[in-house]
Amino acid sequence: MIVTSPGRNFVTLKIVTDEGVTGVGDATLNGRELAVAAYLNEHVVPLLIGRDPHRIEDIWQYLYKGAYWRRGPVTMTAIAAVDTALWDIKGKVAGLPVYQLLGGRSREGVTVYGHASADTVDGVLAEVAKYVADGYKAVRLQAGIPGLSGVYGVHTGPGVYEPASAAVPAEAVWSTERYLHHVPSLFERVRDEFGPTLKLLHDAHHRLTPIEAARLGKSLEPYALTWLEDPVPAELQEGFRLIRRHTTTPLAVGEVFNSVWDCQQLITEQLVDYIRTTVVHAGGISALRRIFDLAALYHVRSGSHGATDLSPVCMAAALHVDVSIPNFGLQEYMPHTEETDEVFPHGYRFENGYLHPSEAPGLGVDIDEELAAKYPYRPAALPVNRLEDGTLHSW
Ligand code: CS2
Ligand code: MG
Repeated sequence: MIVTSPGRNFVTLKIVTDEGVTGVGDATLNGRELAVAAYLNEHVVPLLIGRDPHRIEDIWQYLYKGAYWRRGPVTMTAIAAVDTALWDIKGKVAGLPVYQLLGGRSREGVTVYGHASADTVDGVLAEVAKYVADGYKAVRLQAGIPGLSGVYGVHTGPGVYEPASAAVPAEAVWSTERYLHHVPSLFERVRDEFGPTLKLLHDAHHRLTPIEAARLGKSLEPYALTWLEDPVPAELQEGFRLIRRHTTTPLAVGEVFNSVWDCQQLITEQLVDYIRTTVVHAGGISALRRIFDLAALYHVRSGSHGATDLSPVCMAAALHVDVSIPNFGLQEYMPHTEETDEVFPHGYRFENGYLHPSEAPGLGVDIDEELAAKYPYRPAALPVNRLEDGTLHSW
């Protein structure tokens, strides 16, 4: 179990077999890192000693059903780390990249999307131009909202976007009215400037009610988004029926989900178009494949989360799943800091809008434990949001 903080906190599980074969798994849960580390140290690692590392499915079932208290982000992130590390080991022993064990390639590369964000629309346009020049085929747009400061997803400082900034959650102020009024103008300008074919996405980050999301989706229809993400908090899966009744703007949900049960209704009622579940938070490669296989039956494609708080270990594993499943949609890609990439040497590479998984046996990623030790953990929590009248609101 390695907790390190090269620019932000990461938790990594490393499993070593009797024959000395190592496997790694991402166990990072942004703002709750030590909860997962404790769960692994206290309730998982002691149970793994002496088990056959090739029994990936049996160990998954043992940790899931044997926990009694099933599901939840902490438990499923811990199980995910074990599952991912065991797939890494199996690939190394087989001498194959993990995607070959998942059925082989279904595509030449994994289409990723970048993140154009700025306080002003002009600033976003300048960012989009950079991504297009770098070969990206898809770009997420997030802009400042006139009258508000510190809006989600708007990165203003140097370095990479890191919302978890302080031990005590920072407090942001939100106004849905100001937001709904402003966002369409952002997309109108980008479409005018960059034309109709660039894939454009937007993240509403769980902040609307279904009818507000319906209004936003409708107002964005002229700009043909690839997806509108997290329009509403998703505990009420049936709430998406109301959005679907009013707009054809595609919906992408799921980065906060940790099991298929969180999205079963969304998928089987085709209430979403992309499911954003991840290797690290939805139970690992074994569980993620099940979710994507269910999604494939209902025309739902993958769109896995890939922010900087998912480590290069998760990204490496995600690419093996992304390149092999039949219903791949898009992969989020927020490049990590240089020091993070040094702590997590990896073989995946970006080229002309695609990420390519490593061809090395296993996942093609590792952790440099000596270097990791130079970056001690520091408490960092995600912000909270309040409306202008002080009401606590989804961040
Ligand atoms: C966002 C994330 O990338 C996304 O789509 O929703 O930045 C999210 O806010 C963070 O991963 C939370 O830790
Ligand atoms: Mg998101």
